[in-house]
Amino acid sequence: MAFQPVKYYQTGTFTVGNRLLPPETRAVQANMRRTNSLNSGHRACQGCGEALGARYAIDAAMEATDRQLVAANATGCLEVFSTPYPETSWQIPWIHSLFGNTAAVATGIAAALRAKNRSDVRVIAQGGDGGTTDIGFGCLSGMFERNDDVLYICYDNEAYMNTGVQRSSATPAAARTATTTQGNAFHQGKNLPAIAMAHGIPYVATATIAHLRDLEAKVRRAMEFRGARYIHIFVSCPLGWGHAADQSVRMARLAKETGLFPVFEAEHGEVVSVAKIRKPLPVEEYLKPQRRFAHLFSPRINTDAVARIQEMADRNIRKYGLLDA
Ligand SMILES: Cc1ncc(C[n+]2csc(CCOP(=O)(O)OP(=O)(O)O)c2C)c(N)n1
Ligand code: SF4
Repeated sequence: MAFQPVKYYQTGTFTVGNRLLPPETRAVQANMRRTNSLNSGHRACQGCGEALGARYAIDAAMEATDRQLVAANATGCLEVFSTPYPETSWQIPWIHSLFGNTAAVATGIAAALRAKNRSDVRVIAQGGDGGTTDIGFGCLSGMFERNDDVLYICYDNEAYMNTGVQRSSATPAAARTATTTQGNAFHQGKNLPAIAMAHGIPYVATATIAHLRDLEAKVRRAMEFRGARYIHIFVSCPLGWGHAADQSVRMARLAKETGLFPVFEAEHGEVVSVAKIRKPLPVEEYLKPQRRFAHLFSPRINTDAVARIQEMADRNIRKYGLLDA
């Protein structure tokens, strides 16, 4: 069908369908020629945010690279549910690394491609928050520091989900896991996007599975750079967080709208854009639907802990300027 410009729709809102947008502004997923890089038939739980995030991110990367893409994948849910031997859901060249060395394996692939003068083929490394913020942290920091030509994507579901919901260094304060019965202690935590920025690498971004066009745009932007790039995607996990499977996207939206997960882009260590909060919400709205926070509300509300979580959200709002003046 020939493209016809839209006259009466507000394209900045959610009201317009993809078919009414100019082709260059349509979602990758709206393209019938999308690659379906992570194909159907995998074994993720119903409502898995990691599966959703990976599908959008890798399809966007495939489009941006004209399908010249190789991915290295850390051990974790994404690897396990997509590749039960001898099957695979991946429609791209894909290698399973060890749990902790994905960044190093991707660096090796990038070096091999350089030796072969194949600058057209691009490299992605991906893993969960455990593989990224804990066990793979040294390899990742090395990749950043050498400015290796790799895009690293962390799918942050805030715990080690694949082995039964153990705490990682990205688990938020007060969240109950299999290894933290009353929730984590309040602490400064390990903020990987900020740590990536501190390396001064060309591009760092955060995104969520509630804002998939934004995620696609950030993957596309990342592919415009050479050198080390990092995208941190907030992905809900119904099984580990204890919310209904159909609430995954809502949980991610609430994380952003409360200020608990700031969505921004940074280039060479400087924040260059932030996604403003449309309608600021109290953190209770995000916490209450999740069983991992149930101990904060029952048998009675822990006002101190909830206030401290609200403080964290308010601090993000101030630090990143998430509200319009
Ligand atoms: C060296 C090593 N230690 C432990 C494991 C067991 N293991 C496999 S997956 C996993 C958890 C992965 O958690 P994360 O990286 O957060 O990804 P998720 O499953 O949450 O997506 C662990 C501990 C392993 N495979 N290798
Ligand atoms: S445990 Fe969580 S991250 Fe793993 S497949 Fe299930 S929903 Fe996805």
